Amino acid sequence: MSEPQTVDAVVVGAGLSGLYQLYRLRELGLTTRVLETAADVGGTWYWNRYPGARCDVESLSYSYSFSPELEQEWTWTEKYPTQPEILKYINHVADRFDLRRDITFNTRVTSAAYNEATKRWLVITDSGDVVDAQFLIMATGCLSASKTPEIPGLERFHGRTYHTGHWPHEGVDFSGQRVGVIGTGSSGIQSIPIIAEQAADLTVFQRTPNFSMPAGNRPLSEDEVSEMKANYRAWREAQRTSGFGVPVPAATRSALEVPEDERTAVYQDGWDRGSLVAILASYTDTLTDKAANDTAAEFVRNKIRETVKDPELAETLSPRSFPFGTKRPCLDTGYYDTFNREHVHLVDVRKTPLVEVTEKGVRTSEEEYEFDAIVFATGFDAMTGALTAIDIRGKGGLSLKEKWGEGPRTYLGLSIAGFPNLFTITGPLSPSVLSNMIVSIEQHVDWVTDCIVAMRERGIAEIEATTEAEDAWVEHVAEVGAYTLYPTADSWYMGSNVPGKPRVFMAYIGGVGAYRQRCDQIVANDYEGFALTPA
Ligand code: NA7
Repeated sequence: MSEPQTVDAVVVGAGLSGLYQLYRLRELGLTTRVLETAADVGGTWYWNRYPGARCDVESLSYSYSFSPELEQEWTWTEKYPTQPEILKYINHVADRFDLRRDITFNTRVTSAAYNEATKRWLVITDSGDVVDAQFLIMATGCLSASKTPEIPGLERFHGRTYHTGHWPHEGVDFSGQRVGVIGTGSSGIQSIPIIAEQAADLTVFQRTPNFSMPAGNRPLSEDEVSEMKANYRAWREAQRTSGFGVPVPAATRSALEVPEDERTAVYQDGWDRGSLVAILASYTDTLTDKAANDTAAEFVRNKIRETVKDPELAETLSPRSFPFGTKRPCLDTGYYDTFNREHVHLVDVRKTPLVEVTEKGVRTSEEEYEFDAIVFATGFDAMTGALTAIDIRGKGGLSLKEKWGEGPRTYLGLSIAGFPNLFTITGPLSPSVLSNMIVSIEQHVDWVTDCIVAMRERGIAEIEATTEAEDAWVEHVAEVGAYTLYPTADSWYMGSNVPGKPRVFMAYIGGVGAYRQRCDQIVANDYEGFALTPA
């Protein structure tokens, strides 16, 4: 092990969160070391290079707001940005603000321990680096710990295997191949139509059908771009006070109080515009009342029936086991239509479960399928996975993994009792994955930065969430969640996709705007719910 490097702050992760946090800390004159597993910047957008990967928030909203100059000089080309374009943007930001010189790449943080005497963190990496820092800021992302399914025999397969979250950088050409895709979440739904274009034969293994709607992707016109550039300030403000970080008119009526034809026209409008949020937020009760939700769910199921020619296949592709929106709905380009193609097959693994991977392919309870390549689009150990993968020890050697044994416990999704001077950007129990991520990232980074400024000005050495404040926040998040339909679904929001993971609704659905107000109020109340220890 090398001699410790001493800095003011360690930031773990060089994605959108880590880069902005570095930028803000550097502005304050703090010495900062960013530690990143990948060979370059980008985080989620560095790894998820599968064919068709796109963000489901529109380009003009999915960008940083902190630099008006950056806003003006960068020009998005399509309505929904592709992964390569987002990664190009992130690289541009890293270069423009000269961020790389404080980032150590190809380095995974393995452990971090808090020293109560010095009130500092000791961070250790897999390259043997040791960094001693007052602040430890986890910018590790919510969908970054990928998950390969627990099907026996994986190592036996003679063909190639891929995970959508770790796609080879040189790309993959499936031309002429027999391909199996396991998983029909966003990654599966975005990549399946493109893989189908190339493959000689494609079999999709579906455990749970998902709601998806056409992204309606298209080039952005010069007028759209310049209009947004002229109005960025007002738009950003509207994002910050909105429910999901995407401004939409506030709903005023229940879905059940409007005539069916009017409701259908509203859903159709959202559908035509490729706007998930427009459908989710059209009515006050879509996410809280099952009957109201059914109207949106049935609208989408009707679209599936209209698109997929074989009625039985359409039924298998139609989600029924969870309310619309309670698992992340997807935006696609030609997904349902792909199943009209002769060489594309669907296997319902609820009816015929996956038994094992064999030398030749995949065996279900009914038959063996032979493949040249298998694609795992099987998702992530979301929200907590990247944090618990690191051996993080707080006061008294308390292990974060053990503390979260029954589900994540945080104060505001930002701070954890027993783990002073540690912050989690878009951590569990904050709006994070239920919002436009960049809006939530900037809010957390700004809050943390202001907190560090306040500590320095007041001579505070240590900040820690109190157990009482944390307990109350955990209860509040669960209470607000229970008011909605989210906890009724088996989703990664609930941890249900990872065997053995406690079933807890891990995000805050109180709304981005309301959440921000609460965080600001806590500061105004002299960091209510935190214990501040002078140097
Ligand atoms: P998701 O949304 O978690 O999707 C993973 C898919 O893989 C989903 O259909 C799962 O079925 C399926 N899956 C997972 N494990 C298995 C096993 N063991 N057998 C069969 N099928 C399995 O991940 P994505 O990468 O698509 O998207 C993640 C988020 O990124 C997305 O929500 C957007 O926000 C962007 P299940 O539904 O669990 O039954």
